[in-house]
Amino acid sequence: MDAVPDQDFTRRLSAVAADAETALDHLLGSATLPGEVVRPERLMSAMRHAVLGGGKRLRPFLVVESAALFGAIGQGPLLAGCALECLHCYSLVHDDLPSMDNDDLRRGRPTVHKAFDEATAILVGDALLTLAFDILARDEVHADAGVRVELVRELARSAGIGGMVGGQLLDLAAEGRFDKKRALSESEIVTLQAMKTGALLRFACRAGGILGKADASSRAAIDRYGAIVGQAFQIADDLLDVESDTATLGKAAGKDAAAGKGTLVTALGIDGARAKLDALVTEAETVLEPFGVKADILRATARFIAQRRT
Ligand code: GRG
Repeated sequence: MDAVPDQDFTRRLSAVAADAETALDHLLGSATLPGEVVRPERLMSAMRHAVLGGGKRLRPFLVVESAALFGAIGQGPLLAGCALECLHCYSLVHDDLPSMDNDDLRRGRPTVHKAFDEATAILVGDALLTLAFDILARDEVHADAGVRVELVRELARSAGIGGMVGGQLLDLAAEGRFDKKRALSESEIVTLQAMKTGALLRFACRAGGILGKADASSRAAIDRYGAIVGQAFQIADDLLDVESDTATLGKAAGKDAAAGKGTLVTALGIDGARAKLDALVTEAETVLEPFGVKADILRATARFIAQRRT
């Protein structure tokens, strides 16, 4: 039997998700902070639409549980997780824009540019991106300013040129947006995905090591774990795009095939992609061995990510 049964894992994920929801609701309140002039009502309402009331909150969960592995618990890791969730939500809002993926549905609701308008959606993304770094710089995240600076730098690198934004550009290039469409090799797909979606999930795990001031070998292990779950997440997402439907996903299904997009499912086939997922879960378990039972929840998380249905 699994060390952490599925229902315990689900309960823990729901508890962190509920804590994150409360914290995000507070962070997106109407009261101005020192240094702010006014929080415009339309911007706040569109930001709240983008962030609240949806989402699995997997990234805050990974920050909280990775930090707990190294003894960092409480409000600090939760806030760091919320900073990452704000940045993740910005990426979804911008990804849905007409000039990017042009999606009408996200988390089962109209996308921000549909519920509001395109200019507002661009500004929502900008404001969520900057809010993420505002949050990470706050004293409540960690008493040690050096830790906060490291979090800021690591998140910037994961989200920026050589991370998520760079990955998004490579993805658009592969679709033929700037030049001729070109089929990607398997290793090019792996690189693109490690940047576009993997980098933020990997940061979530690294953040735990930073918050808990873990030693170098533990940091290397949690970093590798983060890279593995990042890859597993994307393969599961590509499988869902092929095998699930729009109602279940709360976003458009079948888009990769329609766009002729290269994924590991197209490169390896459905069975090959499933076998790769299994191998990644096994590798995640191996990487976590040095931490013993303390890492059971992270083992269950790797399984959940590989088997997820939404
Ligand atoms: C526009 C700068 C910019 C970047 C976009 C993250 C991203 C890059 C695009 C998202 C497109 C997409 C749907 C990718 C698949 C993987 C992914 C990030 C899925 C959404 O994450 P979940 O499943 O979503 O964790 P929830 O709603 O649960 O938060």
